Amino acid sequence: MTDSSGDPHVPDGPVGGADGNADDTASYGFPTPVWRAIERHRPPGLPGPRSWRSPIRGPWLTSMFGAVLLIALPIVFLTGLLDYLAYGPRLGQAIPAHVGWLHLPYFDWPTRPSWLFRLTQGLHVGLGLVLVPVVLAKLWSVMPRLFTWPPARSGAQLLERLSLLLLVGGIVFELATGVLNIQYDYIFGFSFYTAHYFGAWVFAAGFVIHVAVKLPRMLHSLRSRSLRTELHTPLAETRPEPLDPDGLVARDPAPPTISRRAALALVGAGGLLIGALTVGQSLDGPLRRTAVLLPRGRTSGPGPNGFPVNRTAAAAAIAPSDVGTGWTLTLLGGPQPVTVTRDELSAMSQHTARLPIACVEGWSTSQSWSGVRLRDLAERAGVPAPGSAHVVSLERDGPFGAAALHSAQVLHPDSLLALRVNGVDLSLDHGYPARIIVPALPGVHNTKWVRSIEFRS
Ligand SMILES: Nc1nc2c(c(=O)[nH]1)N[C@H]1C(S)=C(S)[C@@H](COP(=O)(O)O)O[C@H]1N2
Ligand SMILES: [Mo]
Repeated sequence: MTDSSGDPHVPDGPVGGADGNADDTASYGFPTPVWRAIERHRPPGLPGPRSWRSPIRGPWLTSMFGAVLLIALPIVFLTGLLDYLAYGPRLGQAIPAHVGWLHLPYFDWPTRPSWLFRLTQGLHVGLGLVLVPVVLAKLWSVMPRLFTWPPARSGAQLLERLSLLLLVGGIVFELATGVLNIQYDYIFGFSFYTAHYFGAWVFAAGFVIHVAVKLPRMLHSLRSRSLRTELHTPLAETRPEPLDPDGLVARDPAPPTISRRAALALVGAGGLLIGALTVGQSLDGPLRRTAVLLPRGRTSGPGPNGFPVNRTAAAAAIAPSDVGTGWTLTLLGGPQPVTVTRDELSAMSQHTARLPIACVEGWSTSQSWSGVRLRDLAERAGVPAPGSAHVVSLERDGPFGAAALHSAQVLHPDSLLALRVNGVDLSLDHGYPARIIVPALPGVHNTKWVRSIEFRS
């Protein structure tokens, strides 16, 4: 440890005792001597206030990162909640299914515009990734605060510190699980969706408290320096901010090795780089190859079926005999089951629609699908006004073997049981003999290798 925490005359945190924060001297909860005792028992090896020497650390820089996160993180949070709703919790297929008092005002996910889920999910994953450098920079900028001793001087301060635990723990957990889920298939010993959902609420609780406590100081700090001036200040003229009550500014600053503008540029460039290596996941054509950070959305072979496959027929254990000439579709829910062959489906009225597949892992693609309207199939089944449809795949086990659609999703004129894509038969990997394709539906519910559809009134 390179520090000088041995200096007993320098308390951590507020300088000059002029914190301006009445809570610091009050003693909610424990009596004052308890706080004093905690203060005296500093853990050995804890970095002291003088071991943080970066001359650019300070409330202004922290507030710059904070302002970006204040605007962007709520977008990531809200689009995440929308994605949960898009899964159809009312149909019992959102994960986690039971969320207790975190229950959202459920509504039927719209079918228009067809790119809605593509947008919300793309924003959620894309923006979440782009913000990683900003979150890291923000954590770096407040590092001295994480090591202050005593950790709190009052009950109110203690609560504030605990809210930081929710905030920092929450955001790190959400980013880590999100990134891992994109990169790997279900490597967790727990349900990614359940953990990510509850983790988001833990984060949100910490975020709201933190913003309520810090917003005035953030606005004040932002006004303390001019961004324009900072952008014109080279390394040689970079000076520390004035000492601050939070103890972010180094008391013993080292000579600058980077200017503030360069630090901002570095973090911004990091975000842009991640963004540039990510957007390709939502683009069709050769630019998809630029999505190097997203191994799953990139695979794109030649030909009309050359767009990403999330799960191959082999991985889903679809045997060629399952999908040969013996394949039939069973329509349930009417007076009696109706069985149709693929030739009979092809003989029905065909409809073509250009619709996206947007995977929850963030990638998306838009293709031209042709097949039979789901509402025509409902009529054929003898359920002309279905309340919902329950689709089952030939894929027997696995979480994607079945999906439910609400009535607007069944009745939309572009909702299809697709037989063809881009003018040719579906490839086996894309769901031959037939697959579901519905506007604005999360990719995962566009069931491939459909075996039966039950229409319920
Ligand atoms: N039966 C079945 N249908 C499925 C899947 C699956 O694993 N099994 N994957 C789903 C997921 S997660 C997505 S994103 C889309 C992807 O469709 P694609 O592989 O044709 O691009 O199919 C969906 N349909
Ligand atoms: Mo997916």
